[in-house]
Amino acid sequence: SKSDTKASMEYTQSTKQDPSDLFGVAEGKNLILVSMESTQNFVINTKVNGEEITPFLNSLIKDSFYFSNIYDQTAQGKTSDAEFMIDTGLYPLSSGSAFVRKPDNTYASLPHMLKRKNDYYAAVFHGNERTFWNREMMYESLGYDRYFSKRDYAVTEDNSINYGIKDIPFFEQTISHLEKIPQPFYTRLITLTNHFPFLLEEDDQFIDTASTDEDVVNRYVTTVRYEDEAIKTLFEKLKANGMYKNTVVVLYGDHYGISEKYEPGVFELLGQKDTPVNHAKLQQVPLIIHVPGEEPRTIDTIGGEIDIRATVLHLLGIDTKNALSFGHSLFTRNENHPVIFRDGDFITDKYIFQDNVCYNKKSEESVNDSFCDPFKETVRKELRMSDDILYGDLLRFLE
Ligand code: GP9
Ligand code: MN
Repeated sequence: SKSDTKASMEYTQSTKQDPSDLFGVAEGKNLILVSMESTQNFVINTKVNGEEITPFLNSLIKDSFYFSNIYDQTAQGKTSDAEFMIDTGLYPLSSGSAFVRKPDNTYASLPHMLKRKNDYYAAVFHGNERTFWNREMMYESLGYDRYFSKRDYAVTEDNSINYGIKDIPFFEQTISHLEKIPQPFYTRLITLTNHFPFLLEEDDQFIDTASTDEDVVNRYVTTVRYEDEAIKTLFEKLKANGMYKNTVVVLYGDHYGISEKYEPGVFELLGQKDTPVNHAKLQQVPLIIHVPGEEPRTIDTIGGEIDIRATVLHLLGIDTKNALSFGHSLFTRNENHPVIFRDGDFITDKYIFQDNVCYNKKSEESVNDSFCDPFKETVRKELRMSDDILYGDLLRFLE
């Protein structure tokens, strides 16, 4: 009801931080989000057979904000859950995808906010069928002006693999669409090639496969390397057409690529032990934000995908105090606030609560529950409020 909406609003307002000196530095600029399929943070600055897995991203980080402690908070809705958190600042559902189950709700989404602030044009670009994850319907509710999907791309057998068009031709064709839409724009470009089971033709392999006991991991490094090359192409084209100087680019890994079953291969690659704490840390995804003209910085604040939206709005100079969302700007996020996972697990600056066990991050030992207990009320409260908003369609009561 209306009073639930008010109570949630009061709660989320109470957790918000004051703005930092970066508030508004990118006001009015174009915004490009790149959803990096199945890209985990461990690939950043890691070498295989002496070669970097992500040479372009590694160099981009030296000229960007790089958030090195961001966790995958998606649930069954995978890519769509990441999109959902970024556009709404709400948690995904515990089963299914909010894109599929709640497309008729009212949302106070990122496109709506940017439209109100600076008349942004909003579009999504992706090489798959428009019905996949119910995107066509959901993007309308979220306020997008246009969804450039498979039918807007020249997709051939030659330029496709696995789920569809390969990332390099995808970005090449996306650039010509981008050049035709009004500015300022808010766009999300969703990559596809680095998707399980990580297939790649030999011509597209820029590095050799790894040689762990898990073939999935061995192939994964090559498809991530291909994706990295594709992103480099995107940046080259943005520089060539002049958009680069006037565009904020946000790159994020959407969720894990290597499921728990194959994780031993990653631990072998990284020379790490297969422990609960290392498993938890493996759930980190990269988050890189390039703002033209800003000094680079690595930010080790803990956070999750739900915080991306508030961080971006902060840079664009849009106040989120009344936005009814659960994210926090990563420039000012309170280290004490837990990063909350859909199953009730959580991570704080010192502790990890996973499968009902409390771990000390540093010692990597399990510790007494009393260390994790103080956070549990916040975790329950946020997940419950977010669910109430979705099931009760409560945002329709927002002014
Ligand atoms: C499909 C792509 C991949 O369009 O977003 O989906 P995923 O399986 O990662 O959710
Ligand atoms: Mn995905």
